Amino acid sequence: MLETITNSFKALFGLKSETIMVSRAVAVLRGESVTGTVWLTQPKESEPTTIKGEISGLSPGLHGFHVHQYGDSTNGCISAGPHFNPFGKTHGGPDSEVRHVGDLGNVEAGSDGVAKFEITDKHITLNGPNTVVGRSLVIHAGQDDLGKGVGEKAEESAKTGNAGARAACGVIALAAPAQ
Ligand SMILES: [Cu+2]
Ligand SMILES: [Zn+2]
Repeated sequence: MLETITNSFKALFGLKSETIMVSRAVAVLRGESVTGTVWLTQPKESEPTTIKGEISGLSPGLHGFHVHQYGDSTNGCISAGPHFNPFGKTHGGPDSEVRHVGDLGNVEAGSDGVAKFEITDKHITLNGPNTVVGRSLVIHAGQDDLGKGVGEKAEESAKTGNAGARAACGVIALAAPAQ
């Protein structure tokens, strides 16, 4: 109660609350043959988010990996909508100056079809108005060209990176704090 009042006063006077609302989230990815678990952690609101996971059932090689706009799977992974893009930018790679917030580039599966990865990203946040909690993580059948596609590939490259079909997806949800 007291904390609520304190935070209300802080909000009223434009002071930023130091209270972090979400520090840990998880997405369970499911597709026809692809499954995986991805943990997202953000120790402080001002710090980058770590995205650590393991996805199996993939073809060996690179696979586009993004946060998509909606946590909606009513029509499979298609209902997740486009890449999460709150600032109206064009598609890029994780290190591009211009990118969608959701652009995490590619993860690589080994000959066993398993991708194990740990990504640190400054654009993905679990807090504030542009939180990714409630949205979807999507792993694609093909490689993301990171917005560098040319010729007839250029138009789609600026939107999706030509990463192909959605192999699996899962909603980014609140996780219990780490033990
Ligand atoms: Cu995607
Ligand atoms: Zn994108």
